[in-house]
Amino acid sequence: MSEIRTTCAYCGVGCGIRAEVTGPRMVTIRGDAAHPANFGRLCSKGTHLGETVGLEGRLLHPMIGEKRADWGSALDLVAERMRATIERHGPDSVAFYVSGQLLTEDYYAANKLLKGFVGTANIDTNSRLCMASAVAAHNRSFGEDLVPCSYTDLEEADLVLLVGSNTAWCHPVIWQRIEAAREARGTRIVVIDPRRTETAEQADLHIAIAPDGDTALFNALLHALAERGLAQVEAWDGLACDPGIPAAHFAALVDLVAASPRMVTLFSMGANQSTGGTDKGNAIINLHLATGRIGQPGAGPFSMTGQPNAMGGREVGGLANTLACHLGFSQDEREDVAAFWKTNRLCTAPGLKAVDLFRAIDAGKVRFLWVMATNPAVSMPDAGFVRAALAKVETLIVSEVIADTDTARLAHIRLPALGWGEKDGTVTNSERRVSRQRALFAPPGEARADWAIIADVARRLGHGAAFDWNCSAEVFREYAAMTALAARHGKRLDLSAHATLSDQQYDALEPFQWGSAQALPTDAKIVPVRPAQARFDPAFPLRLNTGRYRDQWHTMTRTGLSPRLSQHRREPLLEVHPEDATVTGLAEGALARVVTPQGSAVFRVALDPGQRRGEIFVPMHWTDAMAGEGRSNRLVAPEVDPVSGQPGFKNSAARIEPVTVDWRGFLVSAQASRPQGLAYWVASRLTQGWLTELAGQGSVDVDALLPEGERIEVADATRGMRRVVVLAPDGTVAAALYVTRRGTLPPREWIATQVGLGQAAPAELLAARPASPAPDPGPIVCVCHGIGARNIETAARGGACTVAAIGAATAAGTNCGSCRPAIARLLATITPSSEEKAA
Ligand SMILES: Nc1nc2c(c(=O)[nH]1)N[C@H]1C(S)=C(S)[C@@H](COP(=O)(O)OP(=O)(O)OC[C@H]3O[C@@H](n4cnc5c(=O)[nH]c(N)nc54)[C@H](O)[C@@H]3O)O[C@H]1N2
Ligand SMILES: Nc1nc2c(c(=O)[nH]1)N[C@H]1C(S)=C(S)[C@@H](COP(=O)(O)OP(=O)(O)OC[C@H]3O[C@@H](n4cnc5c(=O)[nH]c(N)nc54)[C@H](O)[C@@H]3O)O[C@H]1N2
Ligand code: SF4
Ligand SMILES: [Mo]
Repeated sequence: MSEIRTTCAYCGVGCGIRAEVTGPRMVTIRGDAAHPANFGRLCSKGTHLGETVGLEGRLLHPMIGEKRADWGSALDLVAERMRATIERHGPDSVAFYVSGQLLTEDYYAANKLLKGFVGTANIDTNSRLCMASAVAAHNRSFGEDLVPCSYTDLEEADLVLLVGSNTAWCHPVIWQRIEAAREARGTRIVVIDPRRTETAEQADLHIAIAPDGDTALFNALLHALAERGLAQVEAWDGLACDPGIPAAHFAALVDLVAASPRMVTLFSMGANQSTGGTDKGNAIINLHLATGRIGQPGAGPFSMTGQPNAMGGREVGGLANTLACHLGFSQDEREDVAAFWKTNRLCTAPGLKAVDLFRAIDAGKVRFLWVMATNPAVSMPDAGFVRAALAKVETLIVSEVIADTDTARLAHIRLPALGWGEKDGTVTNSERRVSRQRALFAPPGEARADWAIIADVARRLGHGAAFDWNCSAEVFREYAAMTALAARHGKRLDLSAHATLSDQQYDALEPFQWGSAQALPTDAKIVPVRPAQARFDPAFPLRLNTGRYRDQWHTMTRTGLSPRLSQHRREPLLEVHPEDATVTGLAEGALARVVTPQGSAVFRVALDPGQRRGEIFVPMHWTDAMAGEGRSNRLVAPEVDPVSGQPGFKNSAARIEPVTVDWRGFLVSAQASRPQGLAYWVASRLTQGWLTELAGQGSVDVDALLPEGERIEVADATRGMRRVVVLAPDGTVAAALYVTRRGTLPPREWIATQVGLGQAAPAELLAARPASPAPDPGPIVCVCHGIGARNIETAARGGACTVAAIGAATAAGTNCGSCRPAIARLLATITPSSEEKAA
């Protein structure tokens, strides 16, 4: 079997992969040693991509309502609804909401149809929730959305500042490159994050900044450097401000920065997802401009993209406030674009940004919405409001790979799209490197490429000539040719050299970067910005922060299907400082409700001294498909940055309260279960079947929870314990339920391996352990090798006191390396740290 070179499905690092198809919907994944993003490395998500390419849950046929339809009728209906809406209510009553998980070719087609031929700029992307503030900051400083850095800068820097970035979890291969550079040349690492993340734990200095304190900190830093004669800047009101952090930390930071002209500031969601996100971006860029730390190797402000093609979407014009190819809405730019597309219907003004778009839907102004490759019912702030808007829009089209997402459930028409491993085209990563994604499998069912679906609708609307592509190479060539317009307007974006690739050359295209490695804009300028004002509402005294887990991707439609990835965190945790928990009467493992003016959600409590007092953190990932009330965006306020329109996902006013339950339990079952009416449930994937954590009030409705079959059960009324095993007709275990009113529940690990297998005797299952138990590995730390915390503790007691020694003794951390920070954290709790020894 030959290897196919492609690009990872997930984050904006854009790692190259060598994929070997080993059977129907089966693939072996390796890092591509020749790809300049990763040189062979892959993190846990990339490594386990093979577990997510099965057809479980896939949308394989067009659906009109709950009825299967053929492509012809589905697309006729899409076009007919679109045309009728435009005729009755004008072009602005139509909108697309798209995604950084589309390929550049898909994105280009969607943008061209809406902006060029429908004549509205109401196409926005989930990058609004992600990158919009960085884009706005680039535009204000550089006059173009230009990232002036490359990954090699991280290796040539003496100091790397990570601002609002949990790099070890969210851009793990970048983190590994930084770590390797530290090993090789002693790079210093500073993490600026309110939480003590695994990234922060590995840093030389962790600055536990107050939420949204970044602009004050960077202004103060710039001022301090200017005072030392290291920065050229004309002072403005608000530059010399209180840094907002302990004086000793500030002094240490100033010294480090002063001593390190080769410095990269890498920033992501802690900077962008803020009502002052654009100012944060500019505060960071200002520091680099005023100190000359930009446009040369090892220096620059580096905004990391989140999704695999967030950058490509920015280039083609996926955001409602750009036209295409980095061009804006001036007369000149519009004329050039209209001429290139040969259209007389080009839109004339920017369209609605995501949060405003859903408000316009609610207000009945937008009546036709087409959602592609994103799950806004989960990922938008104030998602309760967004759901209500989606439920009432006249026409909702959803292009998806998964049949049943929280958004797809609300759609009138669902269109099956090709997913990773089937689609074919290009993506641009954080360092402006364009790479090919290549198909590994034949299209499943009737799934089709997103660009081809869009082109078919365009044809039905009478724009066939402009969408007359036969393959993705044709779309790419057209887009590449169009970027010459950007160059004509003084922009750096220019792919026009690739406009003449043959189909074969496109197929064989090697990763290439546009713009020079440290593309410094000639007319960059400092943008004076002022610190944000903190607000306080006594009814909601806590600050709610949200973000990501290492092994889950967004709304879990794909990573949630991977048994290995599910092991890292099976439930959404409410991380809270122990003292805040005590005040509220919450203990480790209890359930708590987080309440904000927007709504409420329920999480498992995890006490964490790495959380600042008064601040709590929950993950963004869980949906109604995976949990009862675990959606963080029921909580998040829809307040946006005034410049970029990006929501402030990281700082909502909130309070917490205990959730009292009468019983707790868990269910392992071959089939997924979505129980009704419980105080709490969360499902996660096992190798065979599902593990569902449960809690409720009153009595346990065993019949509602369990499948049909022969039941064997034990109960202990004094302890309120009940255990039920259900056997399938073939004798295998169909389900096992463990409930307690007062006691503790047995460990899940062994029980979780018994569904569907039939080796375990029911008596063993009722006892919750095998007759001859193997040593319990404890919670799994290394998902690649299945090594648990107990295994690591044993190795540590046996003398393995470094991450490398643990690797040698147990193999933990030796494959993808994503768990190495977690191993370091465990080691720190077992062996005394050097600080403690010194003290
Ligand atoms: N495992 C995993 N990796 C991913 C993704 C995923 O879903 N899962 N998604 C991808 C995408 S689309 C994105 S956008 C990236 C996001 O990558 P990151 O930005 O690294 O991820 P987040 O966890 O959203 O937020 C980062 C940190 O910002 C901190 N923060 C919150 N408020 C502030 C503040 O006011 N100031 C500062 N300085 N920090 C603050 C949070 O505590 C958090 O630790 O990850 C990409 N990679
Ligand atoms: N509370 C909170 N909310 C957040 C954030 C946060 O930090 N905190 N971060 C925000 C950020 S940065 C982001 S990027 C968003 C992400 O939020 P979403 O974009 O909503 O998240 P995903 O789960 O990645 O949704 C992508 C969907 O596209 C489908 N899909 C995958 N590939 C394809 C394809 O090729 N074609 C089609 N048609 N469909 C496909 C997947 O099955 C999935 O349902 O969430 C935002 N929301
Ligand atoms: S860092 Fe991980 S998730 Fe991101 S592209 Fe590389 S392998 Fe994929
Ligand atoms: Mo993102």
